[in-house]
Amino acid sequence: MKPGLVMVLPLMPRVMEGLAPLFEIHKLWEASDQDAFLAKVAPTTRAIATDGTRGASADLMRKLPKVEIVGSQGVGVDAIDLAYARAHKIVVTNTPDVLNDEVADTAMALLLATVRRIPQGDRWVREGRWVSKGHMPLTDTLRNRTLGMVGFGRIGKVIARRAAAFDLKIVYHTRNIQTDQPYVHYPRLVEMARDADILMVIVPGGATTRHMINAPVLEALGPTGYLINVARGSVVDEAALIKALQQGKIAGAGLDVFENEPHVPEALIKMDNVVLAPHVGSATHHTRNAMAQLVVDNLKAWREGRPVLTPVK
Ligand code: A2R
Repeated sequence: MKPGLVMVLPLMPRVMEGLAPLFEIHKLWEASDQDAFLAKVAPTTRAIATDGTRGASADLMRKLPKVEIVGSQGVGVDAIDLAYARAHKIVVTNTPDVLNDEVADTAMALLLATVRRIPQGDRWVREGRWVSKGHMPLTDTLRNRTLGMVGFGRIGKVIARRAAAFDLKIVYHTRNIQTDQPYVHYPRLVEMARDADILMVIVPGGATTRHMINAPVLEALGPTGYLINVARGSVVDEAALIKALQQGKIAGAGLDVFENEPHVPEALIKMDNVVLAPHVGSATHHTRNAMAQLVVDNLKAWREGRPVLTPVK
């Protein structure tokens, strides 16, 4: 008999097809009474499949006491209760690296769109202002600018590679200095914000990074500075960001992630110097398929008694 797997949300067809021969898939999102559903499948369920946004709470894992593995699609694991998983010897896998290039492309696209006001130009054309008002106003530039990387891990380094091709000066803030890197390290974020023209946020979500982009950091970034966030909404104090934008304390922001997705504060929607994206960092067919395949490969390895490919440590 195949072991049971609770799937938290509908994942890519590739996950469904890859897991169907290995597990009895129980679709949690289809259950009208989720508690009753979980109680019914708990005796045979040994795996959970989820994604970085929905994750797996301690409550969910507690209701499935025979679970031995959580396979998550996405690199961020802030929505998975890792402490609970560790304490109960539940293996957690994610999908790092296969999305680095895609998220880095999104980061650069958002950076360029924000500083060069690409969506605003699109609106200028569509709304007939080119005809009625003439050329749109000139924009800021990337020339002679310093990019402050907030986080310099797998994805951060790939963003920096792209940014270097744009001749941006790169500096970074992390907790640990990386001595093999040629870039200046700032142990204090607020000091990097003071020296940088653009902050690019690419740290994991969770308690240790919550609201690290706060009012003092934005104040230090200053009235000509830009904030780009492709990490997690929780990293930025959204209320402080809105205030800073309203008061002209920073020049603009490009945001792919928000504190309460999919709800974006009306204040941000109304601002012309903010470029918004609906959490699409890795959202291409190519990369989502690669991530889906890695979810399958991890769960398959576990099922066959082999070491999983990308465990979260
Ligand atoms: O602090 P370090 O030396 O561990 O460097 C990591 C940095 N980081 C932090 N920097 C400052 N303050 C913190 N509290 C803090 N926590 C972590 O973020 C490292 O340079 C970087 C994370 O790199 P990776 O673990 O390689 O993550 P990856 O694959 O680049 O993805 C980053 C995040 C994901 O967790 C998703 O939430 C998002 O991007 O898509």
